[in-house]
Amino acid sequence: MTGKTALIIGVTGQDGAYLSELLLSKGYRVHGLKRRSSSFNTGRIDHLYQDPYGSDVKFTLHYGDLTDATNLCRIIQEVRPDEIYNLGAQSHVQVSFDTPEYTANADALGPLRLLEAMRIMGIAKTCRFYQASTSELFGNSSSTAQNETTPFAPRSPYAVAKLYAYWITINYREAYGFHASNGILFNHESPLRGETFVTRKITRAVAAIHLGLQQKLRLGNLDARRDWGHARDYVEGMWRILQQEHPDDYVLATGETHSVREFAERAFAAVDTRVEWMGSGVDEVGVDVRTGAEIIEIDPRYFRPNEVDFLLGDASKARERLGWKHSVPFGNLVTEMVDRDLHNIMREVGRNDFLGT
Ligand code: NDP
Ligand code: GDR
Repeated sequence: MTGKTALIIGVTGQDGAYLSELLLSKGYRVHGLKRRSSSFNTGRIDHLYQDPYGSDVKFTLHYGDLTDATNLCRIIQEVRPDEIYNLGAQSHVQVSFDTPEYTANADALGPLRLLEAMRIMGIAKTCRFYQASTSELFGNSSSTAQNETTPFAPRSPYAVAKLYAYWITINYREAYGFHASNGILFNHESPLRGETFVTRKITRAVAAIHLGLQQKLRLGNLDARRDWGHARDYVEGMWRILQQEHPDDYVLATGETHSVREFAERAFAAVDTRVEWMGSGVDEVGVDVRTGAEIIEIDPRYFRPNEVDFLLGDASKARERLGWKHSVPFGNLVTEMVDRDLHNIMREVGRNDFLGT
């Protein structure tokens, strides 16, 4: 058991929840930064909550925001972390086209504020820093597998903001000797994935359609390809990156690419529904072969001003230096997400025939 203290920015998100679990299991004290919200935003980490008045508290939350530098300084001063994981971000690519300035503030200047806070608080030499970088940095720059040497060509305000964050992390490493590293992570999903990302949107819809509670799933570009892994594997990689003697930048990916269309087909197959595609372009539909019902429809609202067409990661460096490799195959990821959404929706609507309870 380590006895170390970690500060997780973005603790209420998908990765924040899995990373908190991982670090607590390793004996860390975990502090997390959560935003003030008018409704509860701690659903993914409620099971980790500990009475702050209890003895030997291992999990503590602090209010804060990446757009508020003074508050980041105060939290860092209070917590004196050994490791900071910056997972906080406006992380939705399409939303970044609608909120580009805010996205830049949180995703680009946020990490800068954290690095400066570390410098001001005098922990630059004692605290390690992880920046959540992304495969979106590559854009459409390569039609073959992307690794740490592939050129960047960001195609959204989100990716441009993350490009700044990537380079400022390296800049503080080189200028001030920070132990600061980037994890360039390809898409990773789970039952805790936000409901507006395409995988979770699909698995929730598949569950709801299967249960007769929804008729159609409306999607944008079916032919975009992504390298999808399981978030639990990827937070293990984040931790390994910070345990290296020297800071560096690493791609984490599965090395397999699948289209949105294929994800949808697999998800429906998990509830024994076979989809046949008919028509083309915006008129294309996915039909349930057994019933003839149109269960998938194209909605141009979900097309992006710029699309990233093809992502496929080469994680050889992480495999060789970190001993990291993904463990959950694509098919298992899809079925785990569908199964959990069937349970979730049954609970939400108060039906227990599927749950068997
Ligand atoms: P989520 O969107 O699930 O979580 C993002 C977290 O950031 C949430 O806790 C959110 O809080 C918090 N946050 C948002 N804005 C701010 C802000 N202004 N100040 C402080 N916190 C903020 O993302 P993931 O967990 O999926 O991803 C984690 C990180 O990894 C993100 O930076 C993302 O961009 C990056 N990434 C993700 C990949 C993926 O496939 N999941 C791949 C590559 C990179 P709240 O809950 O209140 O919204
Ligand atoms: P992405 O994830 O943009 O790769 O960013 P998302 O799941 O939003 O989109 C993946 C692909 O699916 C296409 N798509 C749709 N997307 C959404 N959200 N909704 C739809 O209805 C839909 N239909 C088709 C998209 O056009 C896209 O090509 C995620 C985020 O987690 C980022 O924070 C992270 O950096 C990258 O992954 C790696």
